[in-house]
Amino acid sequence: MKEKILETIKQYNTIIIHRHVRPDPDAYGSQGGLAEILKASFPEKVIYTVGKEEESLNYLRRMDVIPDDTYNGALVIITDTANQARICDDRYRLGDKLIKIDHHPNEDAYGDMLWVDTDASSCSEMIYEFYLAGKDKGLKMSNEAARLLYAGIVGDTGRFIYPSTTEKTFSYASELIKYNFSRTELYDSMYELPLHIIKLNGYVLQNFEMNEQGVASMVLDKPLLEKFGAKPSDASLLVSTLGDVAGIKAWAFFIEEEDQIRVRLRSKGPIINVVAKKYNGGGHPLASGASIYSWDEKDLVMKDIAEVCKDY
Ligand SMILES: [Mn+2]
Repeated sequence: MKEKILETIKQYNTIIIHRHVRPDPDAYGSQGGLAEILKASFPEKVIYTVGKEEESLNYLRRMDVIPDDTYNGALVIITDTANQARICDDRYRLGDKLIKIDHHPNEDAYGDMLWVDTDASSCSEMIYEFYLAGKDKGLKMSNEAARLLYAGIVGDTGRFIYPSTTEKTFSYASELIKYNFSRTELYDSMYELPLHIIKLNGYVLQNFEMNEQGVASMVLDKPLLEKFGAKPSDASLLVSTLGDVAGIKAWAFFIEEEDQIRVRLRSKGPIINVVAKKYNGGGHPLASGASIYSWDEKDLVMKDIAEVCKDY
C-alpha cells in the first residue's frame, strides 16, 4: 500500500493534508511531517496542511488557509483520523482522490485508498515508515519533517512508555534524532504547563474519586474550570496523570463544555472504548473519548465502566 500511495502522490500536483479535530502532537506531527517530506522530495508540487489551529500546538506548525477551488483536481490525504466525523475541515470531500493513513481501529473505512496499521505507535511512526519505503524512489527527509515526526511519536507513546511502543518505535526514533532539531526545545514546548494548569492538576489529585474496584472519576464542571481560569481543552491535558495511582484500573474525566460534557476515558487494561462508543464517541481500547449531554448520564457511564472492569 505504501508503494501505491507514493505512486498516487507522484500523479498529483496539488496535495492537501488534513488531520483530526482537537489535534494532538501526533495529528500535527503526521500531517506536517508528511507535508515536509513531500515538499523536500517534490519541490514542484504544492502541498498544504489545513485545519483549525490549536494554539498550544503552534510551536509545531501553522496551518494554511486555502480557498475551496484549491481542491479542484487535488489529492487529499487524511492522517491520524479514524472516522470521517473527526476530520477537521469538511472540504476534504472536494478533492479528486482521498487517502486515509491511520493507526486507529479501521471502523470507518473511508477514502479511495487506505493504509491502516493498528500496530503502529502513532501515525507519525507510519509516516516515517512511508519515508523508509520510498527513500529509494524519491522521498527525502528534512530536519523539520524529522522534528514533527519525532514530536508525534513522543506524544502518542507518552514519551515511549505506553504499551504501543515497540522495537520499531525506538529504532525510528533513534534515526529521527540524527536530524538537526532541538529535542530540549521540543520537550519544553510539549510538557511545560502554565501555572494555573499545574494548580488545577493539584486539585484533581486531591479530589478525584476511586472505588475499591479501581474505577475512578473526576468532574470538572464550568464553575471549577472558571475558578482556576482553565479551558476545557486545558483540563484534557490532565487526564493521564491518574495513571500513576496504585490500584487504578480505569477512569473518566467529565469536562463541561459549552454544548456538551466531554468524557475522557483511560484504562490500565479493561477495554473501555466500548463504553465510549455507547456514548457518542470512540477511540483506542485503552484511551478514548465520548460526549454526554446531561449530568444525569454520568452515573450511567460510570456504571458501564465498572461493568467492563468487573470482568477484567
Ligand atoms: Mn495518533
